[in-house]
Amino acid sequence: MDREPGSLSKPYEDAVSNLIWIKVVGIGNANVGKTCLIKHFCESKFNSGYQPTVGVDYGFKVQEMHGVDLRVHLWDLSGASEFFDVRNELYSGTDAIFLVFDVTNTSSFEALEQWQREVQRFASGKPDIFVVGNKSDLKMKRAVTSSDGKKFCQQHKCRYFETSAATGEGVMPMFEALLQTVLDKQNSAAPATRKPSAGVRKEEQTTDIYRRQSRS
Ligand SMILES: Nc1nc2c(ncn2[C@@H]2O[C@H](COP(=O)(O)OP(=O)(O)O)[C@@H](O)[C@H]2O)c(=O)[nH]1
Ligand SMILES: [Mg+2]
Repeated sequence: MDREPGSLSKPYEDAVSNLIWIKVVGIGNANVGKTCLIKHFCESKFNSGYQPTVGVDYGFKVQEMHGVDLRVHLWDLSGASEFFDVRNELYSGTDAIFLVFDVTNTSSFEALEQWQREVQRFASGKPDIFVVGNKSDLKMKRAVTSSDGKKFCQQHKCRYFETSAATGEGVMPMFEALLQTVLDKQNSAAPATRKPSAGVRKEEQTTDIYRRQSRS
């Protein structure tokens, strides 16, 4: 499309109102790999040096799904208890949560229930929870089996994935399933509550989806 240098091809309000913003939050004990999973999804990178998240880590990616560009914001809320207040602020407006444990660390698996309770208590709008057994590459050190993970998810009615942020195995399928679920949920919402352009192809988007988020 022809346009003057420095000018937008369509009015700013239209351009902003057609964006689909998705907020994803990663939770789970410290050191399970939340930051590495976000880094892998956003930048296809892995860092083996551990830098504990202080309060919150953030990643952003434009992910295309079915011809729709999704603006995906990902937050890693620090697992440390002193950041409890920060985490609870950040749950607001969350579309989906990935709850991570480390398959080599039993206590990170045992903590899942406590994390679920935190979500139920503080996250409004009942975001879907995806449980992720990370570090699946460390086969010799494995302490939690796949069937333990699946059993937990059957009991708690959530989906189970295994990933390795180190090799990348399972990372994209997990995030794609999560984003698809968010889109499906928005599309099947009752018309009055529906976020209007969710899942609609870019050129068909006409309404003011996520205007609130795009301003914040
Ligand atoms: N082998 C292996 N190490 C991982 C994996 N994911 C993360 N790590 C390592 O685990 C440590 C903690 O990762 P980080 O993403 O910072 O954990 P967070 O505290 O949950 O955000 C780092 O040393 C990472 O290099 C993985 O899939 N496999
Ligand atoms: Mg972190």
